[in-house]
Amino acid sequence: MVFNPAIEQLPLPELRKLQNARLKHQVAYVYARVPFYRQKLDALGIHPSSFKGLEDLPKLGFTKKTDFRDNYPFGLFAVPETEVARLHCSSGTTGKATVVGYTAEDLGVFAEVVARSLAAAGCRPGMKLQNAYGYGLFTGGLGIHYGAEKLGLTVIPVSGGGTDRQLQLLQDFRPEILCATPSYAQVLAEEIQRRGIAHEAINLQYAALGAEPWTETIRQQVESGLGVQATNIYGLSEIMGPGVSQEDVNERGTGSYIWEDHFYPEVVDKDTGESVAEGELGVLVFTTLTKKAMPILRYWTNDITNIYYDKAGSRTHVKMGPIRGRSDDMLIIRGVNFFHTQVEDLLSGLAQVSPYYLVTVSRRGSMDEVEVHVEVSQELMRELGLSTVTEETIARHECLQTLRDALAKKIKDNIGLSMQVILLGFGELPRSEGGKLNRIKDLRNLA
Ligand code: DLL
Repeated sequence: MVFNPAIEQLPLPELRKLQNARLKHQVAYVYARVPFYRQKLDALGIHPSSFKGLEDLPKLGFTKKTDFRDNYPFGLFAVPETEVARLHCSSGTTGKATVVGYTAEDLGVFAEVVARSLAAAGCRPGMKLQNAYGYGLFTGGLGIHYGAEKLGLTVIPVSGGGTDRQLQLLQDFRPEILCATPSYAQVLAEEIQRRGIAHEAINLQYAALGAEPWTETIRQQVESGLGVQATNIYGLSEIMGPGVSQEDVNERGTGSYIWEDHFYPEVVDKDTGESVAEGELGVLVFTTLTKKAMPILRYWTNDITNIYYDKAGSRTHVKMGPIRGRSDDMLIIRGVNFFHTQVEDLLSGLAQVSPYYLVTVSRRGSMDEVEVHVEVSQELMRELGLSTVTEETIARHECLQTLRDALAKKIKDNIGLSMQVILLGFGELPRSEGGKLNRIKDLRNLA
């Protein structure tokens, strides 16, 4: 369902006109209200009166995460604190949190883009949505909540974690929609199978998954485990929260629509900062076009993806491909660039392993060593009569040695790097406890 056809299907020339007008206004607005931006634009010799709109956008430089830290907590706000209706923080794990603020009007836009997103994900007014994103400073819980209400859904605000209760509510309240991180949806799917809960006992039809990178492998697992059609929802606190972009349920696998009447996207080369051609991979950069409390010009998201128009799509807005990783977690190992999601793609469809994995990088002498920890699938463990997998069990079962060697070869052939494959028993790798799950550990700087 298209929630707001007048905007979501606005012909491109008109969309550009709208963006241009909004951008000029936004630049003048921050110049007048945010000292950080006024100084920055002055230093660049740019004045709002001569700023020509989208064509001049690349001249503005970038806003980076460090700019948020340097202006902690409220230095980037464009309105007096009394006009800020809500605060959130981004989920950074290092240093000070990034604080973001919203006026009442911003919260209206937030609800609108999430309503559009949920409609694209398959939701229709009258359905029930179980919201397993964390409520609190994280934008996921409340962001989805108010968008779902705006669309006319019944919200079950369960928040993240508490798997027993999640499963109980899925059976008792029978929601049609689940919102969760993909890694937590995996946990729910796995638990449903482990506890032998019949598909008919739950009523889920759709899942909107996001807040961390995920791949087609996870999609397949969640779709079959929960009996849903799963779509991607993307967003980030600095720009708004969830609902910056969303995949349409009938266009799965072809990218997520960016609501570009509010968030203007660019993709730039991670080294030069120059725009890349349509469809090419690079760093995603966003400019807010309508934000009041905390407008941001050209935010360097660090997320690596591509953007492109899809003429066959149901909406006119630009699409983005899946996030391949963050430029800060792109690993450069012995000169080869790689993202952990590439490992996930290789594990896809292999019946002998579970979809869980963990990549660790460490340094031995001057060499980077990569280990890929992979779980043997439940079925194979059962077949072999195993309760754990150790070096000793591997030595006893030739099929496990073959599996390990085949995986290492597949990785070497496809990624071009030798990695040591460590087989573990099913269930030994960490699962999501309701939030984001880290699938990579870089131990190189800890030594
Ligand atoms: O994660 C907002 C959100 C909540 C999105 C619920 C979707 C659903 P932050 O905590 O600020 O905000 O983290 C933003 O998470 O820059 C990406 O690196 C990553 N991310 C978010 N959505 C996706 C996604 C929320 N669909 C950071 N795929 C972003 C891949 C995602 N990565």
